[in-house]
Amino acid sequence: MKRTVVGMLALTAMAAAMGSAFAQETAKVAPAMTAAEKEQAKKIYFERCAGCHGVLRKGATGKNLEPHWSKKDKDGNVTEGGTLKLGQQRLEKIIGYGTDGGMVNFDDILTKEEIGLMAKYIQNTPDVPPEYSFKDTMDSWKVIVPVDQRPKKQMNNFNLKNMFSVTLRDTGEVALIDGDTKEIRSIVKTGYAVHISRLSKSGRYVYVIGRDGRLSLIDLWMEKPAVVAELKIGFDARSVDTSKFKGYDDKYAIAGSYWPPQYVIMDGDTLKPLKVVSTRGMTVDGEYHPEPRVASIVSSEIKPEWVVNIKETGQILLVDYSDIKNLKTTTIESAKFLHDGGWDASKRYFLVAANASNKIAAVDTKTGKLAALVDTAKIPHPGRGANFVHPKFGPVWATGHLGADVVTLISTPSDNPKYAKYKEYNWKVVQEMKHVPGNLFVKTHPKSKHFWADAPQNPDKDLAESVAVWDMADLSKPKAILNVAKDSGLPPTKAVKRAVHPEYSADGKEVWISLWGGKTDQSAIVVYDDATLKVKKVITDPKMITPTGKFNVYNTQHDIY
Ligand code: DHE
Repeated sequence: MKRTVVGMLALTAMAAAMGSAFAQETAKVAPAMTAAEKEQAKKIYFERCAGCHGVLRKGATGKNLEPHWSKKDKDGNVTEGGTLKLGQQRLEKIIGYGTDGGMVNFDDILTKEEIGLMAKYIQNTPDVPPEYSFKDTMDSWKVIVPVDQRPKKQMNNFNLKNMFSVTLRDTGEVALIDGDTKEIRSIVKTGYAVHISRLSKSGRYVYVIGRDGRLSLIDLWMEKPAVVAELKIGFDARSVDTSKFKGYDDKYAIAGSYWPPQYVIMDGDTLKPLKVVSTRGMTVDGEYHPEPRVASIVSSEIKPEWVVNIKETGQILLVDYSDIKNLKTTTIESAKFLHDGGWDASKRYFLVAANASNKIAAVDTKTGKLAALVDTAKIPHPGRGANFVHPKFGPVWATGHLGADVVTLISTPSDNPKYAKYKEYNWKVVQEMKHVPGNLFVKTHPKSKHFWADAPQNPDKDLAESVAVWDMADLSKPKAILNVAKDSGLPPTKAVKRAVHPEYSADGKEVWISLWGGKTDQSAIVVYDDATLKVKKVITDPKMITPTGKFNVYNTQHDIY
């Protein structure tokens, strides 16, 4: 017995030294790593892999990456194995070149050595990161400008309604860009790989969440808008929203954490933490999950409630914030791997992608029940989706897909008698508009006749740099394809400049598209005239590094999409 263990250790050491995949696969023992290698790999894993595969590597949008995991068919035969079974060479190939299953290639992001390191790392048992208590949250809280020292009225002359909060992903900043003049009014330091911005009910405060869990509160009334409070809500986060029910204007905020799996409720104008709630528990299949991450959060306008979508469990929580000490939560079963979503036109139903289940779940926030679970094409990714009145099927909500070449239109109910005749279509997929895979965001506006969709994750450079535009009055007309990279007039680069996230101006007349280049490339925002589809303005600046999401104050405040 002793000899076997010694033998295996010797084999592992030899395998690590020689980088021999064969030896590792035979030994089925994780490759040895030095402490420094582990630290480096841990950082890369957090920055590049955890979002899709989870910190504990149990899988969500991405596959399970545990060393000893296996998938069996109904007869008990193993059909898929964990990372140890896949082994070093196969893992290096998958990480480098990606897969048909949706894994992107990392050979243009990571070096050959880093890819080798990551292949080794994921054959080792996952590290369990520390927890983060209410006290930790409280200790991280900083009020930079107390409420009584803030302006009593707007101190600048910007048209705040048409201000855009723009994510500068790789610098951990947001740029506040004046939608009327297209000038950058302020660049504000926020969390690492900053993700999204949301608005308070009044439109005065912008809440920005970084992937490192740092939540920043920006006061738009200041002469130069700046951060007035900060809170670290966890180690890894993606979502934030505010209280939007009448009487709770700017009163509370809520932010969701990926790790630890929990959400934090805080005061809206100071970010003082009030409550931390864990989301660990059972999946819709009845299995315990140790890492059910908080995905999208949205605020209801018809009840004092947030819709909190829990990714791994597939449970949708309606969190009633009218009594935070005695918190009431309705738990609605839907489908696993909830991600992003948005309201239907009536703002009664919230539609959320259960992306790795290829479904859209619709919650009726009036009755507090699941309204529908709609099967769709592969990996729906709506962003917040887009609402319009289809010429044949009435009110529809649209989602694009990361994994399929269509935009799906789902019929949504309406109380308006003029749409009563479309009732028979409700919650059915009424049309799939031909697009290309790799779409992330779709968008339209109640005042627009156009429907926009990007494709930044498409492997084809031209497609990733372009957007498609449909005429909603006649969807059979060929869609316009706008090559945003070419339209920007920026010099061509070998690296892809991804055209991502269409966002309308407050009046619905312009569409802003980010051109997301590499960290050292010049990026831009290209502004199109929505009526003519002609370029109106290209916003570039050396400080405009890796722009991605753009959040128009008025549209975000009122959930217009
Ligand atoms: Fe996002 C929304 C999670 C990668 C840009 N993204 C969301 C939401 C979630 C999420 C849960 C919904 C928030 C809400 O409404 O409360 N995003 C994740 C990930 O887990 C993922 C896949 C991987 C990761 O490691 O983070 C990921 N997201 C990205 C990007 O790489 C994008 C394209 C560029 C970037 O800036 O990071 C990106 N995500 C966005 C944007 C939104 C978003 C712009 C908001 C859309 C909107 O219109 O509201």
